Amino acid sequence: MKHLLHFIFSLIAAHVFAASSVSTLEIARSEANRFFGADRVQIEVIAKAPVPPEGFIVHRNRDGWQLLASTPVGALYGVYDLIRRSPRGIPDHFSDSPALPLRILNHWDNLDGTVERGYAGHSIWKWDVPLSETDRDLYTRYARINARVGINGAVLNNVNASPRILSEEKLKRVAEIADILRPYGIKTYLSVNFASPMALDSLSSADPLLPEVQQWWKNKAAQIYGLIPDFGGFLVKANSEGQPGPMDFGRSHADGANMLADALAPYGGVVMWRAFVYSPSDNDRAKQAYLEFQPLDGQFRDNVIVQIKNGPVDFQPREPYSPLFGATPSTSQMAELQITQEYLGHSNHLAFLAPMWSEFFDFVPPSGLKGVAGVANVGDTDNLTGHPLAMANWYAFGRMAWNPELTPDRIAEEWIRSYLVETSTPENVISDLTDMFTESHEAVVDYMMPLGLHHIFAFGHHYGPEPWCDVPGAREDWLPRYYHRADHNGIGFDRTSKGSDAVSQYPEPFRSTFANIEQCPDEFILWFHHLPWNYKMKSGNNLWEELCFHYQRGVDKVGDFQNIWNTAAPYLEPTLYADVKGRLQTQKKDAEWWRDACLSYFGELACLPLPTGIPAPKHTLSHYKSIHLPITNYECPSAALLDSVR
Ligand code: GCW
Repeated sequence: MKHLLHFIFSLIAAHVFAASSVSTLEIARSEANRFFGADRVQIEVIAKAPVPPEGFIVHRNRDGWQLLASTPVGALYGVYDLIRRSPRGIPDHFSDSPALPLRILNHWDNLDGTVERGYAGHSIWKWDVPLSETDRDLYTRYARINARVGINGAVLNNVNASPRILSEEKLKRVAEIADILRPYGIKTYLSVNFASPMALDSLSSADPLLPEVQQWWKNKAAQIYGLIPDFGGFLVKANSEGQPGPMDFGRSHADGANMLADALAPYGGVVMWRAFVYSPSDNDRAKQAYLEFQPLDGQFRDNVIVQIKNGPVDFQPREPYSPLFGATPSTSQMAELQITQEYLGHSNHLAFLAPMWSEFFDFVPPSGLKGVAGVANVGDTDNLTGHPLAMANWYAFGRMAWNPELTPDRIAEEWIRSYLVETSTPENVISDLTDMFTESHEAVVDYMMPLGLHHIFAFGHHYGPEPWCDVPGAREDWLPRYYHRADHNGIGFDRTSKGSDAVSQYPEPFRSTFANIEQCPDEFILWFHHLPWNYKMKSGNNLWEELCFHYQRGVDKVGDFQNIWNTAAPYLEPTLYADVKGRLQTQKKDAEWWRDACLSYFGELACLPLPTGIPAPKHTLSHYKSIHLPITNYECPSAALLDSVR
């Protein structure tokens, strides 16, 4: 390594940068100087250096470190890596580069400032007023947070996209934002509404095979690239949950995606076409994405990437991986993860998500993916994420998008040391906090939906339990009973060949593992099997008892987290300490609410008593059924509101 570096440095003495890249390098230099002292990190960017485009090589020398990259953004990432490593000691030589080329945040931000499933205030993007210095500073802060973990793209608006995002006025604003993000290595993308030609310019159709529609998109692409030369491309939610799409005109997803891809291709743009679809007619929603997309393999243009949610249903606290991954070898794929906690207690609950994503990557090799998108948890509150510790999820998303093999405890520890505690914090406190982070997702699964249960949330806003939920006229597959299928005989969704046969969409060995009740992991058992209440589990408990113990375990864990947090108090910033302490109290009460409500409801069906050690529910089932939170789909309920109802 050392020799290689010297060889490269001696070969190429000087290098000239394009004007647009100078500022990235300036940022890299100023970050390095600020953190390590003037000129301690010697940065060289050599276009021909044998370093991957966003990668870097670092080598310790007499005066500090020598950092080599082939692009300015590689240098910037190298500086941030040096900074990140410093609390644990920086090795003499190291190099790194991202595993996935696209590492993108998906904002579900609306033009009116609301954020769908956003629990951290309003959108940070301003659309209707001139940008102030404060806005620009915020965007720079946002860009820097992303760059520090290698996130290199941002889709600014909601996949439920307003056509107006493509109006000239809004595009000019997009260009202003793109100018601020660019020096930090972040490309800007937009979600587009498939019917935009009809909505914006009164075309009579958005049929992707009509020449005038194709021309409309070509003109639009030319306009966008005139304003934003490095625009990343489009994200599209089509023919899903009421959004328009090519199927409205009798065309396929491939027809629609390819038309947009052709418009973007001359400029190097990509189309990220979402596979989040589920027709109301199918007998199992979990099969739908595969059924619609697998047969289209090979029909998409090279610059189309099918964006698939990690699980086959919808960002549930735990899902098996979506069988669509790997099922379209001739089509590019990317994964969509959800950083915002739509189904994980919004910004009231601590749920560190790296373990969930790590579990996903255990099933889906990153080598088969073009990228990974994360639905952002960012809003305009002071700490940007609502729950102060939810910043660790934004961080973890970036770190895992860069390297999906990083372990959750390593990521948690990095974040804790860099952003949470004082440098004097004893190792045992750091270690307890790390455990708290890494165990928190499983705790949430335990007190909400253990053993493969899913989608038993309150209707609409998805906060709190409602396994009994019934909304007259609602689609069956929007109601919890569709998913838990509990009655006096048992509980769970039979997805074996005797049921919906969703298992057959999985390749071996997963197909057999999931289908075979003896082999199916406990955490997915009720996802794939319908079982009698007295079914004997691997632990020796019957299913009912096992369910009760999981709910209780989740509640107990939150109690442990409260203790860990209190012990860490002397090493934490007091306001942050108090904020999280309050949220943990809410989380504990919510966990008890989930346990009591779900066990009351399922217990009534099972006709079985609570096992020893499980406390009697605080209220009657009818009380739990009467709870309705008056909140929208972009709001986190306050502690006071929750205390007044549960
Ligand atoms: O998770 C569901 C959400 C919707 C969301 C949709 C999607 C943006 O409840 O709010 O819409 O998925 O991913 O398109």
